[in-house]
Amino acid sequence: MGHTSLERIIALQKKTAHIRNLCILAHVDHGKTTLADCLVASNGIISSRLAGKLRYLDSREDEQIRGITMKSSAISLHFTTGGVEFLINLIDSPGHVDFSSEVSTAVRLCDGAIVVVDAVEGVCPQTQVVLRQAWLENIRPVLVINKIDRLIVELKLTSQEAYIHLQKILEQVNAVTGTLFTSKVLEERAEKDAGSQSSCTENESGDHVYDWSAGLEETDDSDLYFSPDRGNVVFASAIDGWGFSIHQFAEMYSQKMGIRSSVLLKTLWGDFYLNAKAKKIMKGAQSKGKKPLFVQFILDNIWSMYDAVVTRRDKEKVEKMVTSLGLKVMSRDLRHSDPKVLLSAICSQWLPVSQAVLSMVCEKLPSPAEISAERVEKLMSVGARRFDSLPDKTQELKKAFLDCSADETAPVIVFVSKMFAVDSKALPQNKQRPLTQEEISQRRELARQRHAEKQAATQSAESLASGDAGGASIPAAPAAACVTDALCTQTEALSVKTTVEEENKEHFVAFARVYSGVVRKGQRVFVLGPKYDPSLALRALPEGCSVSDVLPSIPHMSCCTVDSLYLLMGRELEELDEVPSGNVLGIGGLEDFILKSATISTSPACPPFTPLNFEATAIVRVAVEPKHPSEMPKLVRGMKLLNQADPCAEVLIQETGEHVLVTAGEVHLQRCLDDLRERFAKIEISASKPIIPFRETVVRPPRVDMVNEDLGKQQKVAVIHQVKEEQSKNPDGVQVDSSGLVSLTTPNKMATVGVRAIPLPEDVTHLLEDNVELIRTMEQFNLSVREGKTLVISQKILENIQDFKVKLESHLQGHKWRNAVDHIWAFGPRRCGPNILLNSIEGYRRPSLWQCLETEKTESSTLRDFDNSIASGFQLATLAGPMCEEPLMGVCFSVESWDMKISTPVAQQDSIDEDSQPAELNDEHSDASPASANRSWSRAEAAGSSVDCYGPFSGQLIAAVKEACRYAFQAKPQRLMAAMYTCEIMATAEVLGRVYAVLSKREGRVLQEEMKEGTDMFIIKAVLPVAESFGFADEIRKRTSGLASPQLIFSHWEIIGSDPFWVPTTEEEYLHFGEKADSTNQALKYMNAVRKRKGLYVEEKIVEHAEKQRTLGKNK
Ligand SMILES: Nc1nc2c(ncn2[C@@H]2O[C@H](COP(=O)(O)OP(=O)(O)OP(=O)(O)O)[C@@H](O)[C@H]2O)c(=O)[nH]1
Ligand SMILES: [Mg+2]
Repeated sequence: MGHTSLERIIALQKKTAHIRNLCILAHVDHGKTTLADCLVASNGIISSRLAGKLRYLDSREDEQIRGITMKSSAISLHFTTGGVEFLINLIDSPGHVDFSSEVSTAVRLCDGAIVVVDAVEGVCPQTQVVLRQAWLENIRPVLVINKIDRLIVELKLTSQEAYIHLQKILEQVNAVTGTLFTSKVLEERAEKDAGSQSSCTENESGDHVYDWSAGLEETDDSDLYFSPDRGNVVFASAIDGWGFSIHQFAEMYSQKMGIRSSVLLKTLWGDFYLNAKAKKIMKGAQSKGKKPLFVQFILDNIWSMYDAVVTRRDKEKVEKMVTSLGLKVMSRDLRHSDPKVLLSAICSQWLPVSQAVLSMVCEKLPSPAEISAERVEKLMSVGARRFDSLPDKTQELKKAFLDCSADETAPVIVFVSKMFAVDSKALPQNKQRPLTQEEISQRRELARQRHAEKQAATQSAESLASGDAGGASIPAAPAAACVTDALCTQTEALSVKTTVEEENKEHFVAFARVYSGVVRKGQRVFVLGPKYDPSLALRALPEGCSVSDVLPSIPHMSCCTVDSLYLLMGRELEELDEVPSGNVLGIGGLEDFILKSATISTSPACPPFTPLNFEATAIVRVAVEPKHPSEMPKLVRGMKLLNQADPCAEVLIQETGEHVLVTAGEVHLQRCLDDLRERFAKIEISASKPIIPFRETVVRPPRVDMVNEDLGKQQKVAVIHQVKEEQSKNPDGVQVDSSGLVSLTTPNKMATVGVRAIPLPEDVTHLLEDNVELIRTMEQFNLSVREGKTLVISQKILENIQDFKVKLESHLQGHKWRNAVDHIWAFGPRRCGPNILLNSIEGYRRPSLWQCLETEKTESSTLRDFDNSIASGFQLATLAGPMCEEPLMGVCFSVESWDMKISTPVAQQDSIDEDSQPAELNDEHSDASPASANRSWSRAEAAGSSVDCYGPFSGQLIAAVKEACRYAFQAKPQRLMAAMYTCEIMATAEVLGRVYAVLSKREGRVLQEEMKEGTDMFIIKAVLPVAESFGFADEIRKRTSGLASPQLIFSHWEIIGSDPFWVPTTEEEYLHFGEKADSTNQALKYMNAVRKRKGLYVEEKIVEHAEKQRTLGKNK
């Protein structure tokens, strides 16, 4: 606990205005945990000598070994400034992109953040991400520019150069904040405009005045930016234990020089210099070639300290400095062979970083009571719902949030952002604590008694042996005692065993924060899942009911009792009885009620909090299995625990029965596997190679061949030829014409559909990908209309949908796409994917997909029967394409004809509804290949023409549409799409060549290379296929001796240029590639790998050179 007692912290927890909840955010390796160490050391929890070396909050073994943080962890610290005591709940977060979901869980619980930036590396990709995350959560940031020592020791900058360098870094950070701010103002402006309908106003003279200023001018943004004179920037070197804000120096020099500290505060940072003669501070240091005050008063001192201690090791000068600063340094440190020890001994006394950072935090960051109304509304309104559309009782809770009161009457509102596993040994109730004096004497007494009993027993046994043989009257007590003794030991052994098992059990602790009221041990509360709907519950529950009543079951709501409350102290937990509003805490005993995150409240009107903003996309998947098949149940249980313990990892069982683990990246995968092995399953497991996702698409026919010869007419002939050839392979009932239109008839010959596949422009695909949520909302709306209900969509979302439609129209230009947007039938797969089903059937007008945008009902347009079956067929076709059963992307299927010969059997249509889809989906999967379709055809013919024997008609139509889509897809040039990572690699000039070598070996492409200003580092931006990325970071690190370490971030999908089905056709191609064309075809390689994994047929020659082998055989 350090030198603050638990009682002290409990008392501080009650003073909401003096609490600060904050997290440390930064790019990987910029020094968050090192800085946290310094802050922790200020509370005496670790020794200040070890601060920066211990990395106390990196409590996992693999965190220590790899040197990166993998989870966010909290610690409560005590700090006094200006005579006021503060409680600081500090959360350290990981910077590695694989664990960015952990950052989201931390940011949600805080009111402020310390953003750390490396003074050499400056703003890096993750710095931007965390600034955005802080922004999205409306929390206030302060800045720490860390590792200033590197400017002195590594880059060997002069103090003047360093000043310019620091200015640049500050500009970079402010530029990121500026962009965030601008986009927000513009958005608000757009909203305001929508409210007043138009920004066009008529002035007195009747002229139209258009106000096209964006509103940026009027909005005050001065609070937003980081600037040392505003006191929200600290310059530090966490490893050497020093840090300062210009406030400290302003105080120091105002005493020394008699200048008012308010003047110094304004001038210590900026273009000011000291005119010694006039005894004045003047502006224009740069133009006059003078030293700015910041350099003269601050940096020069630090530079000369480093010079004396580290570079020149000038003992006399050091001693002089130490005495002039009034510091005490132990002679042991003075004599130490490593100058860094002396340096940190001096600096941590002179400019202790904890003092600078913590006083900035207390001054500049808000207390929990200062939560803004805007933030509360954001937290309370989930998804597309507007805050004012929530039930009245729910809206009333806003006041509770704003009050942040710890009154008895205030409703309890707690948010759990993640669940983390702790060993039961680490729980405070199971911890061994030193015995009190009383207990010791009690134990002594007990031992004495036992000893006395034993002696009495031996004495009586002796007397028994020496007594007369005929003594039948002697009681059999000792024997009986033996039996009971034996029994006792047995039961004892049993209980020991169970406690051992108990001890090994994982306990989950919820990482949470109280927003209102007081949580108590033993209190009963509602646990509200992310999908809980308060309006539904308020209707179903009796008025004024409480948690302890017997209540009807409400979806996504459960009741439970709070088992235990903990104070989070890094590696340790301390038990608490109650926690008042505004504090971060751990809650035990919720593992059966909460999977990953939840809201806890005593009021059923409480809405679930908005889901966390996760930045990472889970993309790396592996199949796992136990080494010994009999241990499967253990693995399943372990995976379930892992799923609960990690905010980002997903665990699924695929249709094939494989247990699949989906993770954010390679490092995350490794950690998940380690956790499974050592913690959750405790068995040996083997993991498959990562399963790499692909997408399938079609492209326009190429204009040049593989040797860059213009294809011209000759190729067209070839294409037709090819189509003809393929047609001969097609089964009966399928017709493909030369333009790629596929006509297919259902087995009962009652319906024929004509489908064509058209590649979507790239912009459209991106647009669809970016607007998945909007498409989903539209889909929900249309579904509710079909069911006769209405769904209220907020104005903002409607505008976004309108915007999306306009954009889509502007991208789909040209003859081919005339009116296409209005004729969109569906999106797929899963009704929201990046593929389009287009209604090009003459004479069929179906209700528009954009119904939600229509203000009044337009002319009657009805759904034809079986409309749904066509859409379902499309969904299935886009879920798994013909190349390797991967989802499609960027394909438009245009249904050009749909002829029906029957009068609709209504009853059958009803038999297929939304619910029956998943089952169908699985069925269709196994039946996917054209060959099986073929089989069903012949079976159909043999069975005659009765309708029934083919099953329900809707089913037949679904299958027919699906097959038609697949053939239509195959009639076009097909391509695979690969998932791509972007990475930014920072490397010095010497290792640049090696970085390039590794990149090109792995099919990477360099997008940009630039020199980082003021350093000798190069920044290379590159893209790299996910398929080639495994081991990339390691390889780069090894080849550059650890100088470059890239982070991979999923970026986009990219078409692989080569055609997997390519064979040489033109003469030039034969000449260039030979008849077999066995030079590597990357796309074919990927496709076959996927097909093999899925157990699909792979066309490969096993014996390549049969003749040669025979000759060899003969020669033997
Ligand atoms: N020269 C120098 N090195 C530092 C300083 N602060 C931290 N480091 C070093 O930077 C490396 C990374 O420090 P960490 O504190 O683990 O960085 P982090 O930001 O917590 O990293 P992640 O949690 O993995 O994102 C360690 O090797 C530290 O010793 C500093 O002020 N100066
Ligand atoms: Mg760290």
